[in-house]
Amino acid sequence: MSHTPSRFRTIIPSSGHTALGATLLGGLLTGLASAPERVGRLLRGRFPMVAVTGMTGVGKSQLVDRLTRHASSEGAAAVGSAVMERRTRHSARLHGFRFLVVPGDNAATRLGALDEVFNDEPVDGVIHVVANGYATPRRTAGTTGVAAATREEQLAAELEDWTITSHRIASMAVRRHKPVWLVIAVTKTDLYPDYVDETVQYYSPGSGSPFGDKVDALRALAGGAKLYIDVLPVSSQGGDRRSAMTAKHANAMVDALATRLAQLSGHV
Ligand SMILES: Nc1nc2c(ncn2[C@@H]2O[C@H](COP(=O)(O)OP(=O)(O)O)[C@@H](O)[C@H]2O)c(=O)[nH]1
Ligand SMILES: [Mg+2]
Repeated sequence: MSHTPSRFRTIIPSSGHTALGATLLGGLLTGLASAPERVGRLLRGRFPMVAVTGMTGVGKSQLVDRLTRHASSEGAAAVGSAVMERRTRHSARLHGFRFLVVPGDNAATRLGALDEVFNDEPVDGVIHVVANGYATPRRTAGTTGVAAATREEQLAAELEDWTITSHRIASMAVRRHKPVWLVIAVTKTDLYPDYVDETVQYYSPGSGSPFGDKVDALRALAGGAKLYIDVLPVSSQGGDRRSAMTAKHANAMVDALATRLAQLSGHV
């Protein structure tokens, strides 16, 4: 069907109104954009959005529970997750965060969830959680028996997981106008308290380790100006009788991570 000139004439007046509306809206949006970040956030009613990635069993849920001051639920319900977990950290003034925990359980749901956080939802930053090969092995649904994996296998799995996730982060960063940040959270340090520095080094850019090389590759792809990268040790546990780490030490690391998130998000 072709548009006749008369049809166009009837359309023009109404699109004229639309154009006027769009101009007003445009002015409002321009005003919003030039207002301080915090005011914009208030008007949009949103906290910075943080994607939390990492393979199953590394400790994503528990870390986010700590950051949002949720009581962690142990047991069957807490083991693995097939759906995106959403948690909000409420803080004084507007210094809160929204966390989207990407399920790590099976490839199909995971890739879909990675798409969701890196394409559909505008995340401001990413916490990628690693555990120095101490991820808790999970049984595949429907099987019985205790799952077992060596630390070497778990480290290899972390590296493979990081390969996939870092590509997603790179493609998100290149499409963004504003910089995004990445914190590599090296968790479960209560399990290797004497090797924290070496472990942080292993996960750091410029370290020459297999993981560090992939962080370097990500930086090269994304461009240094568009992606800030931090590597921080943390522990979601500590203080109980068998723990090699005091509760105070573990709390201090979680607090340091929260402080860094606030700095990276422009809260402070
Ligand atoms: N020792 C120790 N165990 C942890 C820590 N964080 C999580 N875990 C345990 O590791 C397992 C997996 O944690 P979870 O948060 O469910 O991992 P997710 O699959 O990445 O969400 C659980 O049994 C947790 O209790 C930690 O910092 N130290
Ligand atoms: Mg989980």
